[in-house]
Amino acid sequence: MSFPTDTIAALATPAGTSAIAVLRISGPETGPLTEALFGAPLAPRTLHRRDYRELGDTLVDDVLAVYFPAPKSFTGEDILEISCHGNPFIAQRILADLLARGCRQAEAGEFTKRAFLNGRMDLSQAEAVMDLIHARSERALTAANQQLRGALGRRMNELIALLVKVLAQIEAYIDFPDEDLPPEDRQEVLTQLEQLKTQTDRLLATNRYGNLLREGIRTVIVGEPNAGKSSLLNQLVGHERALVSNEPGTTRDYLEEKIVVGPHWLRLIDTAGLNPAAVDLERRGIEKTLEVAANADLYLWVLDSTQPVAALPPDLARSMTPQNTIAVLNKIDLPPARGEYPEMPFPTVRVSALLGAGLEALQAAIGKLADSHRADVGDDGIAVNVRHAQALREAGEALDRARQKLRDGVYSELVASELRLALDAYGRISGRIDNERMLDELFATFCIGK
Ligand SMILES: Nc1nc2c(ncn2[C@@H]2O[C@H](COP(=O)(O)OP(=O)(O)O)[C@@H](O)[C@H]2O)c(=O)[nH]1
Ligand SMILES: [Mg+2]
Repeated sequence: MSFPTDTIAALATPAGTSAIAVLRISGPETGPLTEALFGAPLAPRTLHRRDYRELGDTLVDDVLAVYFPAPKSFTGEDILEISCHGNPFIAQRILADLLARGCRQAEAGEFTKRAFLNGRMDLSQAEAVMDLIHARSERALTAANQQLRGALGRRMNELIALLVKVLAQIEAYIDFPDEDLPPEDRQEVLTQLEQLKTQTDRLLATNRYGNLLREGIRTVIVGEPNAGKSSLLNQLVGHERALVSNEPGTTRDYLEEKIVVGPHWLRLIDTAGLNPAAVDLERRGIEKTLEVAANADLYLWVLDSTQPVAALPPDLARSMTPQNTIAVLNKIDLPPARGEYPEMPFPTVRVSALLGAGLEALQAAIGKLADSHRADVGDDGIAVNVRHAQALREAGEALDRARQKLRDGVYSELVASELRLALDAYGRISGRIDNERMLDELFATFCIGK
């Protein structure tokens, strides 16, 4: 792994007008650069008010500057942070001046990458920095904070330590072909591998919830034309986002809005009504609806309570369960069809999307279903991401093969080689295994200045 040696600079806040903008500099030249800029070194970790003069001595702005010497800084290198007035013109001028003074424009994620390479955090913590920046809900924030504090890294270290112990036990016999692992040791190893597998599966099971936190809960509103789907979306979003019309088949494309419901966030998707008699454009809208609905996390099935219960397309009906579906009985401000509306096989709430009645009950029902996925998550709040899940799956498969080989009485070397694969996969989660390409890909998804 190549260690960075140049000094990088970037704007750490979004481009645009704001109260302040922050620039960040990291690398070995930061100390001399600070002196050159301000005429003297800055006392560490203290806020200083200074004039920023660019090369040639033109005054650019009145700034606040903090110097963080290595190694106790975010990147583990010398860092200078400059807060200037939040005018993009000023910030760009300072950045251009820093580049003119020999800094290199940082790449996306490069500050966090340096923090990882300098051992300030493990890979799962570096990912948590991203999760924290992008967290859109209370639950997502909690999980990101846990991971940033190293909860996943610690758990992986425990698994790695246990696996290394088992591996050492097996490898002790490999050099002596005549004395392969005795049966009682095999049994003990088998038990330990079972424990590892159980813990690996448990972590893997948190991926579903982890995805809901990071990607939002994909919530699809389905139902017949005119049931009030678009009206419901508008109520939940809080403004008129979708066209509402008493003419059936108004919504032909689907549209998506991100909303926060209690501690959760949802990608709320309005779709074309499921009209069996539709033709042409409306028909295409319905096909799209079924496509979008195929991989939803949550269904809001809107029913018009003044009409008889609608039938669902069979494929859709098969995907809908009491765990992922809420029946939303709409138009309760109007007289019901006739008699009692039949009992639904799903949690049911009664609303008027026209008047906004019953919305709180609906939000509570959504929150309850969303939280049911948390059952997989332990007290430490770990909820793994897609990359972790892939590594855990590989580790689990290698553990299974190792256990099978042990039971078959295969020579220990072959068992050990499976366990080394499992160890590799575990190691990728916290980044204990070198893999430059993987690191480049991962950090490239970060933003500049992070
Ligand atoms: N009385 C009443 N009318 C509603 C309610 N919800 C929707 N509507 C009306 O039903 C019609 C269809 O609504 P819309 O949201 O476009 O339904 P969609 O086709 O399912 O998207 C419009 O005229 C709405 O004003 C409701 O709760 N009560
Ligand atoms: Mg509509």
